[in-house]
Amino acid sequence: MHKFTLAALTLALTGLSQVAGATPIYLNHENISVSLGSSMAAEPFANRSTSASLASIIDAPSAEAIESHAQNTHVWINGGMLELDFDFGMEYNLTTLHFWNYFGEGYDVDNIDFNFFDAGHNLVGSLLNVMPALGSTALSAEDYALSFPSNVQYVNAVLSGDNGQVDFNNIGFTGQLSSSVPEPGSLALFGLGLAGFAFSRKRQRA
Ligand SMILES: [Ca+2]
Ligand SMILES: [Ca+2]
Repeated sequence: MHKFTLAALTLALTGLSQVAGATPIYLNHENISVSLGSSMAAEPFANRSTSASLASIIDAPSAEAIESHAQNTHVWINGGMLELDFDFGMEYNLTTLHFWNYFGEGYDVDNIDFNFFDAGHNLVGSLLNVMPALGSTALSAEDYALSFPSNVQYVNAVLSGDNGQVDFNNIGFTGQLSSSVPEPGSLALFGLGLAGFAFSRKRQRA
C-alpha cells in the first residue's frame, strides 16, 4: 500500500514539474521537427536526401554533444542558401541556441538569420546576422544566449556561406515550457487531490 502511495506522489511531483515547466529541456528530434523553408527546392542537399539531411540537423543528443564530421552527421548545400522551419509543437521560453559549424572556411556557415514566432505565428524575436565561429573536426556546439524569453513555437532560419557553401552538423535549442506556472495554492490543492485519490484507492483495495 505504501508503494502505491509513493508511486502516486512521484507521479504528482512529475506532473507538477511538467506543469511548472521549470526544467530546461534540450530540443532535438525527440521533441521537435524541422522542414525546408518555402524558398527551397525539394531536394537541395549535395550529399544526402532531404529527409536524411533534415533528420541530421536535429539529431544531437544534448547541447554538450560532440559530433565528428561524416556524411551521415552533417548537412551540405553546394551553391545556395538553406532556409529551415522548426516546429516545437508547443511554446517554449528559449534560453540558448546551439550551433555546430563546419571546421573549414571553404564550406562553413558564415551567416544565419533566426526569426522566432509564437503559436499564433506572431514574431516574438529575432537573432539576425549571426556569424558562427568555425567548428573543429570533433565538433562541439557554439552557444548563443537568447535575450527574449518569450513564447516560441516556430523558428525560421536562413543559413548562408560567403562562397555559396552551407555545411554544418546540428542546430539545437534549450528552453523551458511556456505553460503558465500555477499559484502555490493550486499546487497544494493539486497535490492534496492526488493524495486523496491514492488514499481512496487504498481503502477500496483493503
Ligand atoms: Ca547531425
Ligand atoms: Ca566560409
